[in-house]
Amino acid sequence: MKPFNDAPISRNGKSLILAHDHGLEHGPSAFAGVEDRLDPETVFEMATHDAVTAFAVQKGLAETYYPSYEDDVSLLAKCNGTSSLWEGEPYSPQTWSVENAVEVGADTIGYTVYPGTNREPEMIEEFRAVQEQAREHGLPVAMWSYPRGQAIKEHRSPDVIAYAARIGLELGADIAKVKYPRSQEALARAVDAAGDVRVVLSGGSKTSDYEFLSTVEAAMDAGAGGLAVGRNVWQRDDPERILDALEQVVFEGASADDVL
Ligand code: FBP
Repeated sequence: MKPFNDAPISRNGKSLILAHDHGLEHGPSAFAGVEDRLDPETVFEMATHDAVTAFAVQKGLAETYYPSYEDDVSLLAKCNGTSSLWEGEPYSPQTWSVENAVEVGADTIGYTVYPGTNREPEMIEEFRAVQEQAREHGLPVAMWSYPRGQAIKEHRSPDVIAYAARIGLELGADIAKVKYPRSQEALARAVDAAGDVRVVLSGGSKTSDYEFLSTVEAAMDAGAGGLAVGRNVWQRDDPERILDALEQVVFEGASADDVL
């Protein structure tokens, strides 16, 4: 049986994963206007909000800061990643062994796969090893399933996002994190394609409160199991306010209009 049901990554079958691996993926420019957040403790503090069911970080942040938060935060160990400093076919090398992540206190293992990249065969093989190691430790696996690369003409098309979600099921993930395919209907198709894998919405770049919460509302109505969000929370001036609102939309079925 999959370990998912017992994992401390969800509440009432829904997840709100706060992602904070952007220092690696996007670099310090992602902190423009919120430079205080360059101090990881400020974002670890956000992750203690009741709405957050897991906090996704890379090895370095986890090793240094997680010991002070292990009683209050569920750790999602993001075990691969890449900077935006290089060019070429998308690829995300492993940065953290599952064994070490478990020692640090990981409750969930996170891993990106770029379906469609010319390096897909390597990425699938690497995901296989990580997924099996996570299973040995009884941990759930969240796949960042992000189709991209030369072969992908439209990485948010309904077919491509449904395929991304399905790949999560085929490869043994418990959660598939996908980009919003621009319509509720298309996301519902992806949810169907994923079988019992929980499809969570990727947050994306910061938008207005209404646009962001309306998209989350649409995703939840389409059957999504929550979201994994970074910039739309930690880049905001008042992250607590948006987390309060998300708590109602994700876990209590509130609408964007209700909470704004
Ligand atoms: P956001 O909500 O800020 O988009 O974060 C989700 C995430 O998957 C992060 O974990 C990751 O750093 C980032 O998006 C990668 O996005 P991209 O590869 O599109 O730049």
